[in-house]
Amino acid sequence: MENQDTQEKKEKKGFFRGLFSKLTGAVSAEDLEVAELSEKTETAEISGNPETPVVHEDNVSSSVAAEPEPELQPGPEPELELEPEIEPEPVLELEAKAEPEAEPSEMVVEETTPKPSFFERLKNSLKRTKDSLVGRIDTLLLGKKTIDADVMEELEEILITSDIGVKTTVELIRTLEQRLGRNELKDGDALREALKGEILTRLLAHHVTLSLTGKKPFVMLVIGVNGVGKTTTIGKLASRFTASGNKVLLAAADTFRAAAAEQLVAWGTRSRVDVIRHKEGADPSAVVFDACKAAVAREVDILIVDTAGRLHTKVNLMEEMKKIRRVIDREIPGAPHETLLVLDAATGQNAVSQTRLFKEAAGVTGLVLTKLDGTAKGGIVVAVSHEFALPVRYIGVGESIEDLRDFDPQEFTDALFQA
Ligand SMILES: Nc1nc2c(ncn2[C@@H]2O[C@H](COP(=O)(O)OP(=O)(O)OP(=O)(O)O)[C@@H](O)[C@H]2O)c(=O)[nH]1
Ligand SMILES: [Mg+2]
Repeated sequence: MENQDTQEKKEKKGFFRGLFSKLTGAVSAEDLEVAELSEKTETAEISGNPETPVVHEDNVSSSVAAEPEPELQPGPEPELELEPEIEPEPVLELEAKAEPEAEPSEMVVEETTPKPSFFERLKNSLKRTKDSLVGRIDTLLLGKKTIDADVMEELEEILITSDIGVKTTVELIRTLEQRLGRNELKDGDALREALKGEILTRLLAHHVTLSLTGKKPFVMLVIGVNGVGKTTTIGKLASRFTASGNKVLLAAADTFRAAAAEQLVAWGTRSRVDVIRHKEGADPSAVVFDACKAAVAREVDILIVDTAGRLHTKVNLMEEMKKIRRVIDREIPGAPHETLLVLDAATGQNAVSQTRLFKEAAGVTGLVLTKLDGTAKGGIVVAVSHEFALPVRYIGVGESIEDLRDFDPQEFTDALFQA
């Protein structure tokens, strides 16, 4: 019995010793081979999977290469805009614009939600410009107890990158620095207020309300590069002039673009305004000649002439515009009484070169800045008005008929600077 027990104990001891030596690494040669083999297998598994990172890289690079970079460019080159091939589908454009009914969803909103005030709507339209310009200024000046050279340098950068323009920015900064030197600007709040005041002063300096009285017909020539919103602005103006009791006539002197006249007719129909038009490709001066004759004969109050979008750098197109002006002046001496240059605010600094060349070639007397609702580049309003000493007559803050507003410098700066 005792022997049997001793034997069992020995066997158990042998088993535990074997297990112990395995656990402590005292392994047999056979065991070592197995371990090496399995290590090798693991290594092979890791390094034997080279496709994974390569495929991944390929995926990355192909996905980068597939990024449609050009489409993401926000600022459309004017040259591209002027290409007839990228014109929007004329029929669709006509249909969209000829749609007189309000969106049903808008009507529901009107019933349930109080309509925001005129000023609130302007503020909402300028939100992106406000964020870009005043939002960054507020971040810079927040809690600033003193104003030093670094703050002024950063302010200068914000103004330039918000399309206030280099010339106007340099002038603004110089004026503010002089006021700082005179200890007029104690802190960030005072600087903010002073900047707002200086911008307002510059806008007011050239602000003259357009007077339509005393000239009959009052002739308005509307010019600008392609797609800036000339025809849309004319449609909105026709509506507001008619609503205020004027007899309006439109001239479709854009004979270049397919369906341009139809687009104007669609706007005219909405306001029950007649449109003088010729066939596509006709001489625009001939349209203007007929329109002037008709305006006098029909005793209209306001004649508005729509023209083809033209590149301000194309000499022959600018010559054509000069001819249109000569014809108008010959038929109605002293006319056009207003030459409105329409600028797309979203083009930012391009608007500066457009204004320069159109002003030289066409005697611009007033500006319209459109598409302020969709851009952060609204600072351009200040740049073009100040640099060229021209009044901004209207601003476009949306596509619908009520989205053209008289430009009011006080309201504009309030909308930008108000919290
Ligand atoms: N968001 C917005 N869109 C606008 C505004 N003004 C015009 N548009 C849009 O801009 C586009 C071009 O407008 P048009 O009036 O056809 O421009 P145009 O200058 O007559 O163009 P061309 O005759 O081709 O030179 C249209 O889709 C308009 O609805 C605006 O103030 N805000
Ligand atoms: Mg047009």
